[in-house]
Amino acid sequence: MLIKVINPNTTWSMTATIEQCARAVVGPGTRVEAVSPSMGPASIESHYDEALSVPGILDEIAKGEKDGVDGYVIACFGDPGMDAARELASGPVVGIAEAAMHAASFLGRGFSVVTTLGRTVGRAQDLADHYGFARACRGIHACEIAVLDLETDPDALKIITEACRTAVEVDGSDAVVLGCAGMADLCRHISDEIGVPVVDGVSAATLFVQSLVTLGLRTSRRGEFAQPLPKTYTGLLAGFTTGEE
Ligand code: 5HY
Repeated sequence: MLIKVINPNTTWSMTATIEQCARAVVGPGTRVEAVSPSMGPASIESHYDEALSVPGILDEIAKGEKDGVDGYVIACFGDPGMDAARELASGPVVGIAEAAMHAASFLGRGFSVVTTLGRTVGRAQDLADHYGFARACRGIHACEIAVLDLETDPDALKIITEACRTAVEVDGSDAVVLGCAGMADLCRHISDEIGVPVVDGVSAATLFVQSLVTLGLRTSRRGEFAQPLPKTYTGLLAGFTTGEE
């Protein structure tokens, strides 16, 4: 099977890290290709960034449908464009926030989330509520490191590790979810340091997609996630016109 992992931001060095983490966990019969869209924000840290990342995501899904992709991961903790992507894709689409929260819920009574900037905490809380984890998600904490600084700040690992340790103590939680795809390669080190399970959404989402495809399961076409209606789009979005009107 072929799983396409879409990093919605356009920073290819981060896409390479994401691809490495996804490839590390799949089985021998699964190929993983990670991409950044040709258009979009360098990183996603606001509602504005997130909104402008969605056309690029949908463009990559459309390409994947032509290439016979079996399932998709949206590798951004805001799970941007998830519902639209599920309408467009024939195979399952899993976001890293939804996947990580589900995985963490199997590991104890409550989990904490440690994300990047404080301004994204509300979005993470909305997602936890939306996915049914209002009770299990004990707290959401920002380490105040910008997404792209994760790659360059020499103190990033130490800062994130201490934020995870504090989160577990303050929240009384049993596990931690890393709230950024750019943290994917840190989870094992942090878990060893703080002594609780630390979940990376990239690997969790990739394995959920692999499992769904193996089970022959895909997004239901009945009702809300039916294919998009034939529609004309104009201007910069002209290429997104669907079906014959
Ligand atoms: C992410 N932004 O996973 C999110 C993290 C965040 O560019 N990739 C990004 O801060 O919401």
